[in-house]
Amino acid sequence: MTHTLKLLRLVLFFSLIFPLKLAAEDGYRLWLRYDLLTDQQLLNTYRTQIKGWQLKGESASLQASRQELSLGLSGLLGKQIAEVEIVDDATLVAGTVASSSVIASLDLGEQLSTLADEGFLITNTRYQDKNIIAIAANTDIGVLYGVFHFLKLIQTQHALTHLNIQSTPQIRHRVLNHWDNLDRTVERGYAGFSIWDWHKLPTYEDPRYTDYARANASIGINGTVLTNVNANALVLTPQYLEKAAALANIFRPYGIKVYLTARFSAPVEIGGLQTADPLSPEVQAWWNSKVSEIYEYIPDFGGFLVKANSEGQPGPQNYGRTHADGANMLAEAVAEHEGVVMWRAFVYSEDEPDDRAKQAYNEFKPLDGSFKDNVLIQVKNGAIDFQPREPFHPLFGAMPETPLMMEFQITQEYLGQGTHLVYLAPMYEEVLRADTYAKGEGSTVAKVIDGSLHNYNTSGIAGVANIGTDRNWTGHIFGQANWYAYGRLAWNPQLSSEDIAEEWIGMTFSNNEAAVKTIKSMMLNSHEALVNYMTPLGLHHIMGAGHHYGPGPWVKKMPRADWTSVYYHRADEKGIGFDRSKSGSNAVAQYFPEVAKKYGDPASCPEKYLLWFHHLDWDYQMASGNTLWKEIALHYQKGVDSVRQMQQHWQNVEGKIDAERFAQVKAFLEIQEQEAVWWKDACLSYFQTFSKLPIPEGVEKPEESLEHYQNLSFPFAPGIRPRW
Ligand code: GCW
Repeated sequence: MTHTLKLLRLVLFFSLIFPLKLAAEDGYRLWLRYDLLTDQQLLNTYRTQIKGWQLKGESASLQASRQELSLGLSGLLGKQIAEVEIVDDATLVAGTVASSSVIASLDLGEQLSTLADEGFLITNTRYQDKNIIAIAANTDIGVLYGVFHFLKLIQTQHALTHLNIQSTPQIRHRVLNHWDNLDRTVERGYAGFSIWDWHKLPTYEDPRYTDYARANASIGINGTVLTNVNANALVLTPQYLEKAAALANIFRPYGIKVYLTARFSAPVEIGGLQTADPLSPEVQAWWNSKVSEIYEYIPDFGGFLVKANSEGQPGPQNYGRTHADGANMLAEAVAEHEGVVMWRAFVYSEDEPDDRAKQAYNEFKPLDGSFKDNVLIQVKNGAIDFQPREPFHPLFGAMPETPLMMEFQITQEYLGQGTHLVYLAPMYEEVLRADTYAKGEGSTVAKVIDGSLHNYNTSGIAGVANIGTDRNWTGHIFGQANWYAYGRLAWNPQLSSEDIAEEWIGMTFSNNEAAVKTIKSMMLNSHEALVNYMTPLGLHHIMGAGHHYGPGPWVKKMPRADWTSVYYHRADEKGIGFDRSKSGSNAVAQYFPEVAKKYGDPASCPEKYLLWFHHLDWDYQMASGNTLWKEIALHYQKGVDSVRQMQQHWQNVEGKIDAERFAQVKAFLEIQEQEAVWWKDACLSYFQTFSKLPIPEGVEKPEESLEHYQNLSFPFAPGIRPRW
């Protein structure tokens, strides 16, 4: 027998004996791992509390719920926890009043009435003198959400006594935006290619699509925009609609609607018309008939997402019309099918010399009240572009008559792309909790987007997906946490990033107390760490041009000034920062007076936003007593130090989690450390040419010359095609 053959036999032998130990933990199962609990005592307790389960009903969503419950309970608690016909002590019963006679017989009417369409309740109760656990909802989808929540309780080792959980999503449309192109490249995607395999659809239904739907349903995401906002009209042709319909069929049982991006010039490009003018009757007729066609393929089609007159995309302004004219035309077409139009406010004009941060507000605020009921305006969290840190967008709170959606980026375009461990929930939280003062104190961004502040007729939130064909879905294992956290915050924007992290770690890695504590502290500090080593104290948009990878504060030759770095940091002999106060662009005036006052004065402006709003001298005295120059340098160093600390912490997790995922994260942390040093060195070397001040004590000297950093090139960086 050859050596290899012997080895193979050995591997086979062991894989039969220890199947679980040998199964590679490649991250594919995300947070839905359902491995048998290893804590015997806990396992025994759970086994006395759930001896069997019942989930009746044949709808597709109830079948999906049953499959999940079966998979989850038999996985976590062992195969003996099976579906039962007779409800006995310690039975778990899930359903609606319509699907389950047991649920119908319980006195839940009052509680159910508060749950709306998608909410659920989980409670210990009594049924015919038996102690049971009930998962109840008004709809089959609510049952599915309840099932996922219940499984999470076990995954995170929660007590199953005294349960009295009621949960209803605070936001109506909770969608992912895929920036997936039809050639399967993903704009700003760092996890491989698009998971939509257009070539093999509709006949081949990759099981990954179902797992995608399960993962999303488990966190309450109820919509997905399949295609890039830089849109291709071809997706609206029958060839593609048939494929999109196949996806919609797979997602439907999981409560997920399909949306598409509408290229505004589609009537010309695929419709053969001479114009796409939204006020032209033939254009309107074209869209109406296109929409009817789409609904034939996808009866519950969610609607359109549109990027118009932004970064070269066509739009109503090409015909002298407004954003409202454009959005309303599409809204009219989808209205009778209960579809919506998500119209992006990410606009800045090609020839507008005004501060780019002001332009979306200037353009959209005057249109408040002129959009149809089924239009939502989708606003990025900040006024520039998903920077590592931005103050909240001034449009939030400023359009009381128009539902505003939040657009967060989950993919880490400016946040370390595929290899930096950055937990984004604290950043989302910072924005959601920010006070707009639109209706006095307490008018948080969260209340704007959940619709409660202005009584919007509908509400929405979008996250630009970080999902791709990589086996673990998101490239970086910790990228999964950002997908997870986005969904959780979309369900309830009041949740804390810390609680979300704890849940995710327990489900994804381990419930070992020490491991949870260590991983949690890494996650919670990671965003601040990145801000420190990339763009401390309110600096922004100083990354490399095009691919946006790495530092590029020197970038100054671009087709337009507001794509350069020098436009944003404005470093000169005197100081650094963008003056958006009264003496500068006065962008602060777009905020309500309380906020404007606070941000408008360097003395009261939070230091984290200081150089976003102010141009200050290098020797400006910071609260710490340090000069601005020293403080900037110290922040860069602190960022680097934090990454090194993360590396040490991660080392403590070794052996407490599986070796495969441990190794990936460890290797990525090495990359992150090198890149943090690179950011520090490149930025400080460059800014030093203006400040003419020495690198302060306590800050490691740059390893290379400025020219070295400026001459680096990145043929492998995702987002650009290699040049031959
Ligand atoms: O952040 C910028 C990205 C573009 C993106 C654009 C947008 C889809 O660099 O790649 O295009 O924002 O949000 O429209």
